[in-house]
Amino acid sequence: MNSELERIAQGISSMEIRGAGRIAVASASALRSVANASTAGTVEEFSSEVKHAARRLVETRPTAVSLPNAMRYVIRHGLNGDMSSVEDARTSVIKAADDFIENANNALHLIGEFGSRRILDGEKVLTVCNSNAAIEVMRHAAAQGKDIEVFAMETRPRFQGRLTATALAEAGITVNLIVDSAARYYVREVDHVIVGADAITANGAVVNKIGTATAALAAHEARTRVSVAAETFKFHPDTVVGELVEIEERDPNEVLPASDHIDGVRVRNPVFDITPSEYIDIIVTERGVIPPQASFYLLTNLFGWHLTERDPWEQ
Ligand code: RUB
Repeated sequence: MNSELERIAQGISSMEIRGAGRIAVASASALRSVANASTAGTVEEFSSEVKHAARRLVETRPTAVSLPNAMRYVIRHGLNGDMSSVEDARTSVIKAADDFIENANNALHLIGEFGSRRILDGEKVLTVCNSNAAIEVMRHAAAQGKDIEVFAMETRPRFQGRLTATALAEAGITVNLIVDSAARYYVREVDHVIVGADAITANGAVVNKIGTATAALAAHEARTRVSVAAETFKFHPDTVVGELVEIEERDPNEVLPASDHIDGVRVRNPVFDITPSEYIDIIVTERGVIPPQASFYLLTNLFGWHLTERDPWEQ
């Protein structure tokens, strides 16, 4: 097993590498190093090594569709066409991985640019978890000289909100760290809720860190705008053919350490939830700002005829 592949796969499982965008980029770079280090003697052997690596990565965490979408991109672009030698195939997979990573970085920049236009000077923003895309929007707004103040939900049990608060403070943004259950208390005070996404379905529902749906519901009640910042590789192609998004449930120890075990009590730890499209105003993507109801069209436009194909790592 390629050691860089194993390092990245384990890093994703243990959440040292986390956040849907980072998982996708890290997985693309893992395929790159598998391609780089391969000693395969034939193109077939090389392809099966790359597909095997993709399967290993896809199995690390089930919810963020960015990961399988990154694998689809690299395999479909990298292992396509006429590859007469292992060297051709290697060059092609490395190029596809590099392209994916470059597109992902450019996408973040564009999302920051587009999303920040919706933020006015003096606005207060509530956010959940630690989303690079959502942070990029806030950073861009601050860089344009807008004086914004952010309320970052701490995001139990892994406290990703602390990472967000740190990043925003480093960008010179006024930031308040709050407990998750204070979301409704503060939502009347804020002008805008901005979150990221792990997966967006054909009907415009957004799967994101647990607590997002509660914050969006409170925002809906308070008539506060909810924006989702997400690269197009967060759109879930399988939902167009009726699949549901699997919600990851992690180790109960993250919520209550085994040493604090309470007799007769089962601890549950679902780590994502689903916000219906009615509670979302816009989704900011690198292709533009869309209403959640346009998700189906974006998905078919993005994946087109691939929708009914089997996943490339299953072939
Ligand atoms: C992270 C999370 C983030 C999305 C979007 O969950 O829910 O909001 O992944 O992040 P976890 P980004 O910490 O369990 O991975 O915009 O960085 O892709």
